[in-house]
Amino acid sequence: APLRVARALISVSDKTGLIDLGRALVAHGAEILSTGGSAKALRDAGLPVTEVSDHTGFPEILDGRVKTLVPQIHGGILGRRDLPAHVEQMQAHQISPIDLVAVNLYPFEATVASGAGAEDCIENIDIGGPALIRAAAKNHDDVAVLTSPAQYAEIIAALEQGGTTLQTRRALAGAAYARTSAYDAAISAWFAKEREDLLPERLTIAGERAEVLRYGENPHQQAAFYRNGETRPGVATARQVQGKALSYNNLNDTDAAFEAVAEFSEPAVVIVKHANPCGVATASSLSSAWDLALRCDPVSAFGGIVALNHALDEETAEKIASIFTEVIVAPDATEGAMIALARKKNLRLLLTGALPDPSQGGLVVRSLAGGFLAQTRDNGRIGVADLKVVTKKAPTDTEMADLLFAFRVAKHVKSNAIVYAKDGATVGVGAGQMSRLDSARIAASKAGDIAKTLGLDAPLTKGSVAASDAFFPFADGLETIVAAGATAVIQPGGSIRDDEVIAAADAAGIAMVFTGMRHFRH
Ligand code: 93A
Repeated sequence: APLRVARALISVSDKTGLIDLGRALVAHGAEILSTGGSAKALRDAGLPVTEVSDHTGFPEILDGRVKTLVPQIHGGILGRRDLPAHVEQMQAHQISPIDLVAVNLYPFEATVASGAGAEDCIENIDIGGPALIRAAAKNHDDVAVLTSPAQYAEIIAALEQGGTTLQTRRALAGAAYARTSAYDAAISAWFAKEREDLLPERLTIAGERAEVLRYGENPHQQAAFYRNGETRPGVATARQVQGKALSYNNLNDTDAAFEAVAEFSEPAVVIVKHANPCGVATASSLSSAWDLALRCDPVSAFGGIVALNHALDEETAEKIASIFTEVIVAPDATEGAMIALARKKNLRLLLTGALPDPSQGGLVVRSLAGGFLAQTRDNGRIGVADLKVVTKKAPTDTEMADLLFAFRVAKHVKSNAIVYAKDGATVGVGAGQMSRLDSARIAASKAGDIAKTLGLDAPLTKGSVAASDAFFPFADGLETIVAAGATAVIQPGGSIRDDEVIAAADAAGIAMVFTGMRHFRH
């Protein structure tokens, strides 16, 4: 049989839904105990409520730091109704049982996100709230615990049916500990950040489930999308303007595409398939950048994810919508662009409001059996000043611009990455091969195919430049690139055979620069 709620404790920072919950409890016949602000809100709505301080005979002290941390409250939550000794002790100490606890915590995460100072953040560390939540969750045999307004509707319905069921109380208890553990993780992450200690001895990854996804990478896998409170503009903070729900792969690819496009300040387009860019271009307008990005590999672009770094305009939107596209992500879109896309009901449009900062630090993690790997974000960015010309020939200014562009793209291509580029656009991308030589070959051979399709005299790699995400272990990779028609190469350098590779470049009469920085990505 459902358990009646005779007495409830409400102490909430986020007052959303509070009055509805209060009304349902009163209608159910429950007495409501509540702390200062919550009690006032309930009273203002005309609901009968007892202040916790009146109930306990002990005032809220220390600026509210001690409101509910008293035996009358914690005893009322933790006392077991099935143990005579507990019941006797509660009676002896005049402790009345509390059957439902609705608490949401001081907004620590939001305070940090707002850029508040240390004192403010610390004052927003809730102590009493988590204690109430953890106590109620422990005693879920007799107590229901609510930690979010999102849970109120279900409980209001249950109260109308006579009370809470054990099954519901167990589920709520589990959710309650997930909430308090995420809360403590956020606090611990804040302290770590204060010390600029990104990799503390214990690292808890926490997030709140934002969405249960249809499935994972494959239909037989379960998946969900979690937000961790970080405010970096991107897929997690974006507004979805239209289209179907995003899938696991959509989210992953959209993130990759948007992080890549944010590398550029001039209008840029990145098309991603299977987490790799299959076309990247910068131009004087998004529309031209789209044409160039698409030209790199129009076959792979089918069903792709498109990221743009400027507000999407109508002309570009029309062009993108004319081929099958899964997701478009941009900082913003014009009215005309949104109208143009509205016709494609399934096409997802995400607007982020801003671009992420590619040089921003922070942690990235990935799981493996028995644990996870954590590292700082690859926020390395090579500029002209970092480059060392190692060949007899130096790159021309045009080649130099393309080299930097290609290397920046290579950073976002899975290793081994070889990127051919010309006039601010990729003309060949070799990704994810176990041998660098194969990446160089694949990109060049695809460029050959595309030249045939487009009816060009020569592949676009002729007269291009090429970037390699890591050094060439042998000269053969470089020779492949030369054979494809590239006239300049950018790579980290640092191989024991650098001399051989430089000699091969000189023999071919091309220019080569070293970056001193590697961009592996797996
Ligand atoms: O300052 S506390 O850590 N000490 C407490 O004893 C306590 N009891 C409840 N914070 C405490 N709370 C929190 O107050 C709740 O978690 C809730 O977030 C907030 C509600 O305060 P009010 O009802 O005055 O708005």
